[in-house]
Amino acid sequence: MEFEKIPTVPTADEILDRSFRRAASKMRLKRNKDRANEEFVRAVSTGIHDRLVRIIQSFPELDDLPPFYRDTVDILWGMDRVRKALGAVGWAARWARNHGPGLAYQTRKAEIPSVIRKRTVARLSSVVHQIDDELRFLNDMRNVLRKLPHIDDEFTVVVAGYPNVGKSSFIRITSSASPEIAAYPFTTKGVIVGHRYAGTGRMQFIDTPGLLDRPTSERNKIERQALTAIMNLADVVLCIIDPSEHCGYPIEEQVRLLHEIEAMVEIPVVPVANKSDLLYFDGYLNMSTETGEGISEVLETLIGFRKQSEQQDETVPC
Ligand SMILES: Nc1nc2c(ncn2[C@@H]2O[C@H](COP(=O)(O)OP(=O)(O)OP(=O)(O)O)[C@@H](O)[C@H]2O)c(=O)[nH]1
Ligand SMILES: [Mg+2]
Repeated sequence: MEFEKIPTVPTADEILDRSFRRAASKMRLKRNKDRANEEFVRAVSTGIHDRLVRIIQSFPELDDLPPFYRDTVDILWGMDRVRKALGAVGWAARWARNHGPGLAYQTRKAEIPSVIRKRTVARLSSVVHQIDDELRFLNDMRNVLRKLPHIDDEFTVVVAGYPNVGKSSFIRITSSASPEIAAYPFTTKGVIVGHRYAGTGRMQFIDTPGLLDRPTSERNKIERQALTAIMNLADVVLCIIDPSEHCGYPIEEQVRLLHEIEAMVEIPVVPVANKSDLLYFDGYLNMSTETGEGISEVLETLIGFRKQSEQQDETVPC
């Protein structure tokens, strides 16, 4: 994903510092002192403008992002917040571009150009300092964005279910991903991707944070990331339940969530009862990520769905 290419967003002081240094070296080249002051102001405003424009351009167009990434940005920060930050940087860039030439002219015409130079540079600095919070926000966002997993365009199994049921344990033993596993809910806080060669080809597995059976409006940011993965990335959803209730949640609630997911998507949803070493659950595929029992049957089922989807792709007319 292009997020990896977003460079660090500098703070207001860093932008000013770099712009001043470049302007100072240009100023030194001028023999005429008054012209040198004018040139300094011009170079500072141009430097600020160009740096701010580069920051905006380094972020991908929000509306062009694939749905999963767009949703993720919206869940984590809110589109309006991100637009506000980019808008503020744009405002400061325009300010520098629109006022820079006038300030440079004022400096040239001044009786004591060096005094006016300091005053105009202070005005430019104050504009850049006004957006310091927004620059820091964009840098924090950039640091999270570049760690978002790369999602390949291939057959994808999204593993979902209540917290603590064994989703990450399943992903860990069946794919290349090594998510954290722990005996407490919401261990997984974001989406994690792994791959596996199974049957005749590759499969992408996506581990998701735990979901509770409750209205969307009450769901937290962590749960909403699971939902967007289910809605936007899955070819099949593997919904894990824990009938032993060692996860800490009643099986009735877990089954209600399973039905909710089934109603939410038009793709196959495969229910699997995990922790069969503790309790076997009649009427479901059973597995234990602890003992390995039933894992190959689950994988066979997933491979079956991949074959179906490949056959469908072949029959779709171009
Ligand atoms: N007995 C038994 N314990 C299991 C099994 N699978 C997972 N566990 C345990 O269940 C706990 C939760 O496992 P995770 O894989 O972290 O569960 P998760 O669904 O990813 O949890 P969240 O990320 O919090 O949503 C851990 O203590 C695991 O060791 C199993 O088949 N049998
Ligand atoms: Mg997990």
